[in-house]
Order: sequence, then structure tokens, then C-alpha cells
Amino acid sequence: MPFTRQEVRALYDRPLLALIDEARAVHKKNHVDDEVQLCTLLSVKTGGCQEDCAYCPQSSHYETNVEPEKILDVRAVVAHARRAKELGSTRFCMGWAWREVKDGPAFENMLQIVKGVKEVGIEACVTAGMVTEAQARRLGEAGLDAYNHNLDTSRENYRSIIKTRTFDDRLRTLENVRKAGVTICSGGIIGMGESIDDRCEMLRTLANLEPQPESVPINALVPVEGTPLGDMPPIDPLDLVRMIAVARVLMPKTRVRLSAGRTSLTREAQMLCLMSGANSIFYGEKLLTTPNPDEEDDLSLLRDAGLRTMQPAT
Ligand code: SAM
Ligand code: DTB
Ligand code: SF4
Repeated sequence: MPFTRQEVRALYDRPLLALIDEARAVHKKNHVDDEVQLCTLLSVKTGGCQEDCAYCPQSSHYETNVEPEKILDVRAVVAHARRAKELGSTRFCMGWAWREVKDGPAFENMLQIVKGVKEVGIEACVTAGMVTEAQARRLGEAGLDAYNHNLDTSRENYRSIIKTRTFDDRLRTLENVRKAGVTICSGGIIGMGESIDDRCEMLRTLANLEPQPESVPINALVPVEGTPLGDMPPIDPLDLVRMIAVARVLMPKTRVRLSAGRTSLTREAQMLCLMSGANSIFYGEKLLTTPNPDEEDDLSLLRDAGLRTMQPAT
């Protein structure tokens, strides 16, 4: 039975400690509860994007400090993947600032990159905008493990954040990825001025997908100067804890990733997120274009929390 609006909202509104208890119980039942996945991000194609996502420094609609750059070549990307593996990441996530994947040389290059990264022996994830089923199938054949395509916010709030595509466009790509047999990574952002209902509705849409996404990144907005959301106030870290806990309860088997925005969180806030069902983080000094915590700080946080990093599948 799909989750109803009321059910999800009731869960979100539970007393925080009761919600965390439930999330923790669900987490323990479905996961190795002291294990955290490390994922490294790399921007393969940076900036100059046609879409107008209000949060994004890479959109060509806004003046930000991100300048469009040349697409990285296969060798450079593979070298980054090798380094990510050496540093202990088990997933390598690559971004292309595109509205959609177009057939042609750039897509063929993406396929070569995926093949090269897979030879390194690390999970490969791509995020590059909309894809057709045929394209997703070719990515799968090249060895791609996951495709990231975030819903970002609720259907109701979508148009206040992005005008150049629709929520249904987003769902269509997720369907194409699923049909092609590539796993789905899809989540969203809090801190963009959305209501609590918007947050709940976004999680409800994700949780009602059949099957549910294998991985759900929860991002806190990184406000970037020049974007329409550049002046947004920081979120209350406990709201992030709540989002993660609700995601964990609604999607017991999913990997929930504590994603962008960690540089503004204390160690304690991050630990609460990890306690409430998050079992994955982006690891390494940079997200796509904005900073992420230093590796040593993350390793000491995990160590102090008594958590282990996930080991590569043998
Ligand atoms: N162009 C592709 C797309 O939008 O699907 C892939 C790259 S895009 C940068 C990937 C995701 O990064 C977005 O869906 C959004 O959730 C997240 N993101 C981008 N800018 C962000 C910011 N300033 N703060 C938090 N998350 C952000
Ligand atoms: C996701 O949900 N967050 C990552 C990844 N998936 C691609 C990207 C965060 C980007 C934050 C802004 C930047 O660094 O440009
Ligand atoms: Fe940024 Fe992706 Fe939106 Fe392009 S489609 S503006 S890269 S979030």
C-alpha cells in the first residue's frame, strides 16, 4: 500500500527522540549498523548548464564564481577514480552539468569513462540530467551501477525552484533508469524555503516508487552567491536529522546519504544524522563545485563515533 500524505506527515511530526528510536530500530534490522559508505564526487563537465535550478551554481542563468570548464578526458577521470579508491571510497559519483544526455560523441565519451572507472574496481554512478531508456541501457552495459537524478523538492514546490523542466520529466527519467536495470539514486534538498509538507511529499514520492530507490541523498542547501537562493538562511540541523530519520523509516533498505551541506554542521549534528539512519557520506574535499569537510576530519568523526567504513565487495 502506498504511503499517504497524512501518514508521512504524522511520522515527521513525531517527538524527535521517538522518531530517532524508530529510525534506529529500522536501521539496525536492515543494515550493518556501524558501517558507512564513502562516496567520492567528481565534476566531469562543470558549469554552463541550460537549466535554471535556483540552487545551482552551475546554471548558465546566474552569475556565480563557477566558470564553464572543458569536459575532463577519460584518463583524468580514471586517475581520480583510482585515487578515490585508494582513499577508501567504494563509490565514485560523476557529474555532468547537462539538462539531458544527447546521443553523439559526448555520450560515447561518457560510456568510455564509465568503462574506465569500472576497470578501477569501484562502484560507478553518473548524474547528467535526463536520459532515455536506450541511453540508460547503454550506460548499464558499460557497467554503470547507479544513476543519480534528484527530485529535489515536492511536486507542488517544483516550479518555484526550477522552471525549465517539470517534476514529471524527473519521474520519467527515473522510470527509464529503472527499466534499463541500473539502480536509482534520487533524493533532494532542504533549506530552499520549502514547507514541511513539501519535505514530506518529496520523501513520500520517493518511498512510493516501486521498487524504492537503492540510494537517497539528503542535501542541505549550500547557498551560493549569485544564485536566487544565495541568501537563504541555514537550516536547523535537527530538521536534517528529522528528514533522515523519516527517510530511513519509509525506506528501510535504502542507503540514505548525508550529502551536501556538511561543512556547516557540527560533528554532533552529523553524528545525530548517522544515528538516525544515514549510512553514506560524500568523502573528499570537494562536492561538485563547493567544499566538503576534510578527509581527516571525517575519518576522525567516524572513528570517534565507533563507525567503520564500508569495504569494497570482493
Ligand atoms: N545536471 C544534473 C541534474 O541536475 O540532474 C546533475 C548534476 S546536479 C548538480 C545534481 C544535484 O546536486 C542536484 O539535483 C541537486 O540536488 C544537488 N545540488 C546542486 N546544487 C546544490 C546546492 N547548492 N546545494 C545542495 N545541493 C545541490
Ligand atoms: C547529490 O544529491 N548531491 C551531490 C550529488 N548528488 C551529485 C551534489 C551536491 C552538489 C552541491 C553543490 C556543488 O558542489 O556544486
Ligand atoms: Fe545544476 Fe543539474 Fe540544474 Fe544543471 S540541471 S542547473 S547542473 S542542478
